[in-house]
Amino acid sequence: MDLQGKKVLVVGSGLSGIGAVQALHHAGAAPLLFDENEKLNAEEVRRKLPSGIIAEVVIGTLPEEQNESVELVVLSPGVPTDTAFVEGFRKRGVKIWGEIELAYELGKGSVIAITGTNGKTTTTSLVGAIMSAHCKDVDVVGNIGNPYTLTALDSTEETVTVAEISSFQLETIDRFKPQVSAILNVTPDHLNRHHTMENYAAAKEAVCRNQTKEETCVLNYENSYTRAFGERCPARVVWFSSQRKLEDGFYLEGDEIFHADGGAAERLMDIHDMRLVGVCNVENVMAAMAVTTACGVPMEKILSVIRTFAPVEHRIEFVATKRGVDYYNDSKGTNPDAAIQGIRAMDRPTVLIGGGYDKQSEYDEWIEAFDGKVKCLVLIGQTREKIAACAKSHGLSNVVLADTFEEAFAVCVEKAEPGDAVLLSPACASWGMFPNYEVRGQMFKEMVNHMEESC
Ligand code: UMA
Repeated sequence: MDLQGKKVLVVGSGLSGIGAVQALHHAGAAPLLFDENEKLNAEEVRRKLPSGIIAEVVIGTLPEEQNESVELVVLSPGVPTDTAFVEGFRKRGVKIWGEIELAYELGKGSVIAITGTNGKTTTTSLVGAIMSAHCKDVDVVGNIGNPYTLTALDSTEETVTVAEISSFQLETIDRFKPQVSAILNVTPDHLNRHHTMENYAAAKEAVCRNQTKEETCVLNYENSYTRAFGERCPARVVWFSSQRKLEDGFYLEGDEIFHADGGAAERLMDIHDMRLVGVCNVENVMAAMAVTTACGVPMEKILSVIRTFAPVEHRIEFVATKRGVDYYNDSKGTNPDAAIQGIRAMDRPTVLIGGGYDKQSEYDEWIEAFDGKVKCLVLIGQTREKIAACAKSHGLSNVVLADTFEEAFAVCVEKAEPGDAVLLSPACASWGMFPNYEVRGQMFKEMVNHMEESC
């Protein structure tokens, strides 16, 4: 689409919207930045744009006359796509893109797209590190917190874009076509936005909607959704499995990762030779191996990056030992499935902080995964009563409700004894108490680091 002179409505003035406005300005369009949050101030929003970027800013309600002249809408990922506001544009035949589609249309080079409920950030970072060891020009973008629009305009045919893509972002793609995609797993999350698991899975599957057998899609053989999707996936499928030997694909057997091709298996590495821990991370590593192999990176280079790659911040991250207690930050455990990986990684009595924003998740499987290790569950946020009731129904009696994050932390300090672990792995998004999970994790780490060594 030729954007020159086009009036483009960008909805949302967060990271994504600010990136989209900049790209649109450089592409010669006339962006109109709109945010529905009436508490925002137009001047402050304008100040988020670098100098020289021209955009009209509207806060609160979009006047009818502005609305009528819009020729393209770019939605931020946090903006639902099924509201009357968005539907109005769709009915008039106005294209609705997300920031990913906009960046893809403006960018050059090849694209690797990684999605899935959990493991996206670790896998994207690892793939980015491997590709950077192999190619000169690599951009790591997307849901990871670096808007794709900020790098797209500077990309060339040589650029490799490694994008972490969320289900929200996949709802608004159109021609987006990665050379290599990966769907790591699909488990319940964001059901308040997608309403059903089928809608949520369909959003994830959209990552390969425009792929053909010329392109590759990496899928998890051990997840029921991705395994079923393999049957109808339009791309060439490469499987990985943490539970069985495969004839073709990457798999874990004992403590070793293998690659099989037509039944002939080659041993690649021992999982103790890498710094990432836990089965979830072994899956992420195998997915990264499959993705980068499909991009033509030699295995020796892939393995040397994996051996030194450090865990991503906020994902089962060891913070410090204070008064004999190990503190772990798993703020990225924003849904029950991710939090299951968090508690599974603990090997001792644990005081666990859970709860937060209500995404209409069910918590039974998470609580069942406690496996007798959680000596006290400290709950915060909108979901605390719902989780407390669920914990009670599973026979967990030591549950404390806290009004603030600071209070929850104080309870952990009081309950934990030398030899125990304290784990922040809330199974819920941070929204409502924090702007994002990074701030929640950062605050936890600061509280740990400010603790005295001894009582
Ligand atoms: N807004 C509206 N109308 C609405 C909803 C929101 O105007 O109906 C406005 C809000 O008032 C706010 C702005 O939109 O000012 C926020 O937009 P946003 O929620 O899309 O947030 P961004 O700051 O643009 O960040 C987004 C992603 N956020 C979400 O998907 C919720 C970031 O992912 C991503 O890093 C960033 O774009 C860059 O691509 C975060 C996330 O939580 C990490 N992702 C979810 C997850 O990982 O589970 C999907």
